[in-house]
Order: sequence, then structure tokens, then C-alpha cells
Amino acid sequence: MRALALALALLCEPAVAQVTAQVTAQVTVKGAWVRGTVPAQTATGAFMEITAGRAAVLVGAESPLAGIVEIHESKLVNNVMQMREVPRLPLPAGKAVALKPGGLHVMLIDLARPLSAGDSVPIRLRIENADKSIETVEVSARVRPLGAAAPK
Ligand SMILES: [Cu+2]
Repeated sequence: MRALALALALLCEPAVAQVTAQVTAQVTVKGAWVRGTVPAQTATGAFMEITAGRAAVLVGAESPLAGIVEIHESKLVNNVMQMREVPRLPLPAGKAVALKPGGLHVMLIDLARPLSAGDSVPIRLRIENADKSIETVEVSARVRPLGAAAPK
């Protein structure tokens, strides 16, 4: 089947598209969730597990529900939890990268409205492939109550 597809690809123009497809990162995202907010809270975190089939880099994200979306890492510095932006998060081939409370997360800033448990938040991840092309991955993250611990 694969040999046939390859033979057909070699015969016609779409071969170019096929070659391009082969460099995509083949990203899968599991268990995406967002921490719910209380009224007047304008930022929260989104968490998920990202696995790239081929080495790639997470270079950004966006959401229609947040004015600004950044990739952050929380770190304990002198006993104080601090967050810093991670402009480029490497996604090694075949290795799951966990974004979870207390560590890496997608920061949703300037929220359009409070996020209640049960809502879903669309998030688009921007992934840079090995050939520097950018692909996007659509994620639907479920909102969990504010005090919720990470799901198992
Ligand atoms: Cu953050």
C-alpha cells in the first residue's frame, strides 16, 4: 500500500505536498485542561501533555478567549514561586512533554471572560518543525474548578 502511494506520488504534482507532510512534527496532545477562574481574575494556566513524533519546538500559542498567550515555566526561586516565559520549548521526538501545575504551562492572559468548570477553551499551538516551517495544532481544553488538582 505504501509502495503504491509512493509510486503514485512520484507520478504527479502532489508529490511536493507529500514530501512537505513528512517533515511535520506529528504532534499529539492529551489531557488538555484549564484552571477555572473567579470573576475579575484575568489570567490562568492551561495544562496538557504534548508529544511530537518528530523533534519540534513549541514556539507559541493563541486562544480566542485570551488577549495574550505565553508559554511559561513556574520555578521555586528562594522559596518564592516565580514564572518566566519560555519562548521556545523543545519537543523531543517521541517523548511526552508534560505541562502541569508547578511547572510548564500555557499562560492565558487578558481573558475575555471568567472560565467556569465545564467550559472548553480552544487553544492553538504553534509548532516549529525541523525545517523551520510552522504548523498549528488545535486543542480543546476543558475547564476544571479553580481548586482542582491535576487529573491523574
Ligand atoms: Cu504563567
